[in-house]
Amino acid sequence: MATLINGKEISQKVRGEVKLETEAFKKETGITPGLAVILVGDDPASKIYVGNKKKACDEVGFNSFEYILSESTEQGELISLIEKLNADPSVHGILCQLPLPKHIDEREIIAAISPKKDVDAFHPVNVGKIMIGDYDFLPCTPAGVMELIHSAGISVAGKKCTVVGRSNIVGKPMAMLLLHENGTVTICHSKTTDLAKECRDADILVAAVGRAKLITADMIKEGAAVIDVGMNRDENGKLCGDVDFSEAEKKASYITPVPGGVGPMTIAMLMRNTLTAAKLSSKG
Ligand code: L34
Repeated sequence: MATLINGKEISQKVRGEVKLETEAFKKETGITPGLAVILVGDDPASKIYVGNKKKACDEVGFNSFEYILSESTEQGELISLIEKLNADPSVHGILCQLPLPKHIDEREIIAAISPKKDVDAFHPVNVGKIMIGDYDFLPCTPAGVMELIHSAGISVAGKKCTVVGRSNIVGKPMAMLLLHENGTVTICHSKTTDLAKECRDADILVAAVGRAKLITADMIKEGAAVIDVGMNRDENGKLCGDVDFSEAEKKASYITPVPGGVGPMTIAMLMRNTLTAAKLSSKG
């Protein structure tokens, strides 16, 4: 039976560290880190995530600025808001919650955020910096996964790592972070010929597709560490990941639950990035 990697608990620890560091930073500089979160439209899941981000800001002692915009917001309005926030010295981090409505060009929005305030690390400049291993921010979800792996005492060096999913926000950077720690990394996607085999080869399996129960127990190597990034609803409307948890936990050595796994870590790493952004800005 697998050991559960408790993301809720580990995220609390990270937030506790950020809180202490924030107190010290405030004393030293008089600056309160500030995070601006923009939500366009009323996707119920996004609303929950943004709400959780605001709560976390309050807890660690940041200022948070919320911009809830209507679904019909135009590209130009959103760009103007981002430019205003780029120029606002009380805002150290800017996050535009994804997905955005279809009529909005996501790429242009991400590129409009100042790389120094890009606490998601989605801006092409920050993505490039991650690729060469010289970065200020790591994207929150992959960074959170690495933190979970470290907390469980799992070492990545030399391990076979399979990442299922190749999105710009999770799959691709996830593979890069595992590579930075000397994992041997395979990235799988919808055109992969034998997904089950690639998964079965993995000592560390990261599922980030967004399809409930895509990863079944027969796809898991005995003793593997299984990290579930998925956030789906099952046939009963219950929150679940990409992994068939109840069967997978019989084979894995470590496994993350959904909820209470990667999700809370994403938010904890966002807090860490925002503090980093505030520190960088205070150094000019
Ligand atoms: N710009 N967009 C931007 N940055 C991000 O880092 C995100 N992401 C993803 C979606 N869009 C984004 C998030 O914030 C996913 N994500 C996220 C954040 C928090 C949680 C889940 C996804 C979370 O709090 N999960 C809880 C359960 C929440 C619930 O009850 O629905 C958990 O325990 O997993």
